[in-house]
Amino acid sequence: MINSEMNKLVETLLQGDHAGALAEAKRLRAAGVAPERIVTEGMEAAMSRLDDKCTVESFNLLEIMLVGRAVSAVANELYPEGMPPEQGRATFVIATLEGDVHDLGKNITRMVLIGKGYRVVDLGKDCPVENLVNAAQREQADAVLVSGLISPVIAQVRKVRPALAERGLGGIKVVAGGAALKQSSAEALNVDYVAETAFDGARYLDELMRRRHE
Ligand code: B12
Repeated sequence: MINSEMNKLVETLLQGDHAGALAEAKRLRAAGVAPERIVTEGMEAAMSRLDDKCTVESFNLLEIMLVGRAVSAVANELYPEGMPPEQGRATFVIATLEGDVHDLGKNITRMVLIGKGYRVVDLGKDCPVENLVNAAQREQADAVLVSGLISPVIAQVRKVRPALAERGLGGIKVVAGGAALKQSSAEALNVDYVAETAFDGARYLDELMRRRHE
């Protein structure tokens, strides 16, 4: 029953029907389905079916934007923003780096972390490494998070750790995620951890913060 309900969510998302997708997501929540499953089996599944529409040969911007809007609406429903961060929780700075305009995965990650009570400073997409490092310093970040969906952005990701070290911030952990980055190792990307999903990243950060406070 849940599977066919999840299919309905995937279909409404793929139709860019954001009111329909919202209604399906609310129905799934009411039936007790965890937000984590709705993201991975619903939202991510819908977006991966868009793969072939995002190639240079057949690029349908309007269609993809409509689906993106529906995905964002469901993400906002699952992880409403504005929840006050718990006292004493860590601060993370997150961005999609310069040259990459994909931000849906970054936004989901931000919302998952806010939902856990962390403070998240979001620098948006197409963000120069220098801005990211400035923000890490200004906000006294406990970790820096980068999202990357296109392969050319890997060169930017590799610059983050040296740029932090230059400011004496070499101790700050760098976590990467997103379709283009999760195909590489932490070593190849010059980061501390490569997350498979937003939830995997959140678990890594939970563990990191837990150890720091021991
Ligand atoms: C939607 C989309 C777009 C939208 C983006 C809208 C938006 N606001 O983000 C638009 C239409 C703008 C777009 C544009 C382009 N796109 Co596009 N796009 C996609 C598509 C279909 C889905 C991406 C997506 O949002 N996935 C859903 C999210 C939720 O998944 P996710 O990002 O992986 O995030 C999850 C986890 O990875 C994790 N996560 C993500 N980031 C982070 C960060 C951290 C720290 C952590 C812990 C976790 C984490 O959290 C999420 C939940 O678990 C993909 C295909 C695909 N299957 O990935 C192509 C894809 C990424 N695009 C691609 C391309 C080529 C382009 C264009 C160059 C196309 C063109 N001809 O111009 C342009 C890029 C322009 C640029 N300079 O960036 C290629 C990239 C190939 C490559 N490896 O380089 C892909 C793979 C399509 C393909 N098969 O060719 N695209």
